[in-house]
Amino acid sequence: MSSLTSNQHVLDWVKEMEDLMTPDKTIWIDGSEGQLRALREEAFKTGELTELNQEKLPGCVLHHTAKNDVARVEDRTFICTSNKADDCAMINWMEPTAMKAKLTPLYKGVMKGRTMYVIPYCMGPVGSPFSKVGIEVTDSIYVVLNMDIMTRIGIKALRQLGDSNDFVRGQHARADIDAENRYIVHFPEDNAIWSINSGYGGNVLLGKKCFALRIACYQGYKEGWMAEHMLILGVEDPSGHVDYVTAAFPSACGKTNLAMLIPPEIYAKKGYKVWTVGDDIAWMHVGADGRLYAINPENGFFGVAPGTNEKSNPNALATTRQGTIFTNVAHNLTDNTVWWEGLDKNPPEDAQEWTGLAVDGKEYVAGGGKLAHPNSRFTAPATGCPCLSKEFNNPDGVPVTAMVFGGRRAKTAPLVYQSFSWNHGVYVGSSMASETTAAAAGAVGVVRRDPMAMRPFFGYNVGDYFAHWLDMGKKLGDKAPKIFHVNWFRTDDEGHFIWPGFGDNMRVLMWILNRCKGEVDAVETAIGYLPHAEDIDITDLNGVTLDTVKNLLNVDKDLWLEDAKGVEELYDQIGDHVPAELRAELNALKDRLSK
Ligand code: GTP
Ligand code: SPV
Ligand code: MN
Repeated sequence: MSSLTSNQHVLDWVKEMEDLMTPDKTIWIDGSEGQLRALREEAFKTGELTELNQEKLPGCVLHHTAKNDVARVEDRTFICTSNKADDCAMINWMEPTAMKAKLTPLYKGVMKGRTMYVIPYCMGPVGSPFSKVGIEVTDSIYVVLNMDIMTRIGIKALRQLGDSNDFVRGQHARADIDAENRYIVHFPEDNAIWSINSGYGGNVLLGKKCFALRIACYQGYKEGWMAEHMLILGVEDPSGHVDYVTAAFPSACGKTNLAMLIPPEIYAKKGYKVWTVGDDIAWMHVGADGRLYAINPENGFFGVAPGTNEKSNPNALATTRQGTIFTNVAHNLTDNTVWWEGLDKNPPEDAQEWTGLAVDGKEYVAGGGKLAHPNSRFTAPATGCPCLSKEFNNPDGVPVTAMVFGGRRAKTAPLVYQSFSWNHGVYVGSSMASETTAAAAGAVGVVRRDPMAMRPFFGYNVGDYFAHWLDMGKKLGDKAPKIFHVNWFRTDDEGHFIWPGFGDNMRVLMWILNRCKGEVDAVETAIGYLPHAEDIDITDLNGVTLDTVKNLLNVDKDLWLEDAKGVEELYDQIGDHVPAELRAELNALKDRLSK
C-alpha cells in the first residue's frame, strides 16, 4: 500500500527502516475500521489472537505472549545519551554510538518474509498544543491493534504532525522468545526508540512507557513541562465543582483502581462523583492562569487484570466488556470468555491457564498455580469507561489541585500525610519506596527506592530530574498543587492489609481536598502534616474503628530514621546532581526525627 503522507521526514525514515529490516511488504495503518478488522481476521487465522464470545464480550480478543515475555524487562532497558552523567546507577545507560553498533545487526533483514506495519500515532488529544506524534514500525499485528486502543492512530495523527520533523521514531521487530537478545533502548537526543525480541505491552507499545515517560520526561526537562507516571482523576462535589488530583504509585500499586474509584454510599448520596481522566501517565504544563494543567497522553487503559472484580473496581470491569484485548489471562472454555484470579471466587469448570496448558478447574488451589499470569492485562478503549471524564479530550487539560505519591509499605508510611511545602513534597516524592510487583521481571515483594514511581522510566539523570521538579515549583509559586503521600498497604502482624482500600480510599481523598481548601486542620509531625484521626470519615466502614485509623496514622521514628538512611544511600548513588535543597530537606527531616 502506498504511503499516507507527503511528509518527507517520515517518508525518508520509513524508507530507511525498509532498507534495514527488508520486509516483504509495508502496510501504512490509516486507522480505518475496515483495515483493523482485516488485521484481526488475519490474526485469528494464525492463532495470534483468539476471538472471544461476541455476545458476552463484543469486540474482545485473547492473546498469549511467550512464557519468558510477560513483563517489562528493566535490566534490558537502556537510556542512550551523549551525557555520561545520565549513567547515574538508577537507569541503565550506554553511549549511543556503541549501542547502535551493537543492535543494528539484530535488525538487519529481520522482517524478511514478513510485513512491516507503519503506525502513525498521536499522544494526547488530536489538536492539543501539548500532544506529540510518534511513528512506530512493527511486524506484529498485536502491536498494531493495541496501539489503536492506547493511542490515536492513523491519518489523524499524520494530520497533527503536518510537515514537521518533530516525531518520535520507534522501531519494533520480532515479538519473539529470544530473551538473550531482547532490548528496549531509548535515544532521547534523537527522538528514537529501538525495541527488539519482545511482544509484551510496556516493551513494545512504544507510545506508552518508552515515549510518554522516558522520552517525554526528557522533552519536558528541555521544554519546561513534566511527564509523570501519574493517574489523573476528578472529584465532583455536590455543587458540580470538580477538583483534579494526580497520583504517582509504582507499577501495580493502585493507579487504575484509584482513577476509577466509586465513592462509598456516604459520599454518593450527597452527590459526590469521581471521574477518570487517566490511569497511568500525565503530561503537565503551566497554564495561562499560572496553574498546573494535566493531559492524559493515552486513549485507553492497559490495566492489571488479576484482582479486578465487580466489588473492587466495577468501572474497570465494565470498561473491559467491549473492544478489549486480553493478554495472558485464563481462557474460560465453558463460554469462551476470560477469567483471572480475583474475578470471582471460583475458577470456571473448564479453563485453560494462560500458558495454554489445560487445567481442571476443580483441582485449582488458591495461592497455588495461577490460571492467569499475575501481570496479565487488559487493553481497553477509554470510550468504554463508565466514569470517563468529559474533559478527557480537552486540549488544554485539567487544572491540578493536589498531587499524591504512594507505594506499598507494610510498616513505615502512614495512611496519608501532607508535605510542608513544594520543596518538601519533592523530597517526599524522591524518597518514595515500594515493594516490587509482577509488573516487572524479577523478584516480587522486595522494598526498593522508586522516586516519583519513575525508577524504571527516567530518561535522563535523576538528580537533574529532581532539580526540574524544584524549578517547576518556582514557576508555579503559590499556585502549585499541594503534595501528599498515601499508603493503602499497611499490614497487621498476620500480614493482612489493615485499610480496606479501593472505593474507601475516597475517605482519604476527601481529607486531601479539604486540606487544599483549608477546611480542616492537621497535626504537625516530624514527617509532615498528618490528619487528626477523627478527620478521616469512617462512617459505615465495617471493621474500622478510630483506633484502627490511629494505628494507620502512627509514625515509628526508628523506622523513619532507618528509612532516611535509605534515602541518603539513594542520593549518594545518584551523585552530585542531587539538588542541595533536597539534601537540606533530608537533613531537616533527620533533625526533626531525632528530637
Ligand atoms: P500499572 O498499570 O502497572 O501501572 O498498575 P496500577 O498502579 O494501575 O495498579 P492497579 O490499580 O492495576 O492495581 C494493582 C494491584 O493493586 C491490583 O491487584 C489491585 O487489586 C491492588 N490494589 C489497588 N488498589 C488497592 C487498594 O486500595 N488496596 C489494596 N489492598 N490493594 C489495591
Ligand atoms: C507499568 O508497569 O507501570 C504498566 C504496564 O503500566 S507497562 O505498560 O508494561 O509498563
Ligand atoms: Mn504503569
